[in-house]
Amino acid sequence: MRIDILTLFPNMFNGVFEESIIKRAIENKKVEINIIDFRKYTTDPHNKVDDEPFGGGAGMVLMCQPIFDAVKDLKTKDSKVILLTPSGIPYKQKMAFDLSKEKHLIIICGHYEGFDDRISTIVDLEVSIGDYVLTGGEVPAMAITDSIVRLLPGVIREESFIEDSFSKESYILDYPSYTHPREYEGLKVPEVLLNGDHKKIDEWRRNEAIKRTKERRPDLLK
Ligand code: 6GU
Repeated sequence: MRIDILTLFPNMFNGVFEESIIKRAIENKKVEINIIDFRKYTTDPHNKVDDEPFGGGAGMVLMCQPIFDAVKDLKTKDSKVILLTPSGIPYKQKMAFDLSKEKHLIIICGHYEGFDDRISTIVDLEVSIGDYVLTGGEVPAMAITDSIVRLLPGVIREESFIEDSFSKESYILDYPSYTHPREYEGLKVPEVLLNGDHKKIDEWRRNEAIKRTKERRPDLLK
């Protein structure tokens, strides 16, 4: 898979894909990630990429031209174009699964107060990562890229993600985990996990996961 990320702040990505699982996925050629400063596509003599909104109002709006030209330059018949905006549809694990099947993603990081709505005509998907406002699409691009790359074949062991608490079917929070020591500052590991009865352990984990989900995310159980 190839992922092209269009941003005005390429330095924000310094280091993020250079550690751990994503780094290894890049080294093993499971994914190629390009960070592209889309200001280079502007035809404006002063390198402008944004302008004041028609009708007035606060802030600046990303103009069509640099984004249209960048997408024209990068797009192939296999590309999916994603625009990151707090006004997008909610990003979910299901979308990560679907996008992990694609060959080429072009991810556009919005910034400032918004973008010229005509940009919507050249994107396949407008996505938000949650109900809060960030300064731009860069952090969402990192989150989305991370969630997709870990699902690519050969990046992590498959068992690790078929049991993900948000995988396609289950939609329930993860059960609590413990490791050594058995007792720490008076806090004990639940007895059931220590005696090797895997039927009991599975049952306990399932119950704890449901209990947690009821408390923290009752919306997932509906
Ligand atoms: Cl995709 N962009 C911005 N600026 N804020 C967000 C977001 C995206 N998703 C949640 N908040």
